[in-house]
Amino acid sequence: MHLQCGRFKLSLERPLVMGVVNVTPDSFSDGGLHADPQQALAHARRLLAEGADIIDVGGESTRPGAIAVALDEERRRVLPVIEALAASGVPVSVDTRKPQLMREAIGAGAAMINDVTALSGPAALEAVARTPVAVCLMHMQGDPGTMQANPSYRDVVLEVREYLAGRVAAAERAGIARDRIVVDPGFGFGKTVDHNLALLRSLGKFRSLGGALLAGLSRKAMLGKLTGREPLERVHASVAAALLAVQNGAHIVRVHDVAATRDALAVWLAVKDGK
Ligand code: 9MG
Repeated sequence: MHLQCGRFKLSLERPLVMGVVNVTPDSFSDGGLHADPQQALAHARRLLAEGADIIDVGGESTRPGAIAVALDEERRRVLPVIEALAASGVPVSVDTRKPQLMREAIGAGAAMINDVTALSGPAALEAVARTPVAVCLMHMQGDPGTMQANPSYRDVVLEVREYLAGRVAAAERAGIARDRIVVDPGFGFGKTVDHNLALLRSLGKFRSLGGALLAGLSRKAMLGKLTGREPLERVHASVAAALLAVQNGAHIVRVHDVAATRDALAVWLAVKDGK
């Protein structure tokens, strides 16, 4: 099994690590440490040296309560980073909700579009369908501005799964082949701690949607609630969460702490495969 990701064919036989690079001044998880494109690029190179398989570059924060960023500013933040990484042969994902930026990022060499609105916006599917890039379709209840106000579900696993099944079908109708599709339950996006825990326990049920399964729990508020720690102190909790996600079926983990996650996965793989 593999993920077709632009010009890259990534094997899913072993877990892939997606390193997070936020080119934003207001990210919850790294406090805007890499807000300048040059700093972001240096950070991406560090994550690659630590063993990241994919780099996810974002120029607009999606944390709860985040303020929207104009296209010009988002473009200024992410395009130089994408161009430089793609030119050095790295599979780059862009975290954006804007179809115009999706097109420009693909032109700059991006191999994956990571859209927290699952390409549900006007013209989003069209922006990517006739290209070779992979797409990550994520579930979110509400929008980043208000999503944590009062998340509610009758059955969170069933509802998130049904939503993603519908988005996979829409993507396939638009011409995006299954081997280009990644699904993601969207931990923390309109979910309480109990919702997130239920999704993590039942992650395996999302594998049958086809394509690859991604989980992003790194440094999230849920881990803060469980440990009482601030975002930069959530490394151990994040590694535990990534490991549980892989154990429960994730093919890709989206993380800030690549080296620590890689070490944990090396132990997990040795136990699992004897290698
Ligand atoms: C941008 N972003 C923040 N958290 C994320 C998550 O859990 N999954 C994906 N796909 N993107 C995320």
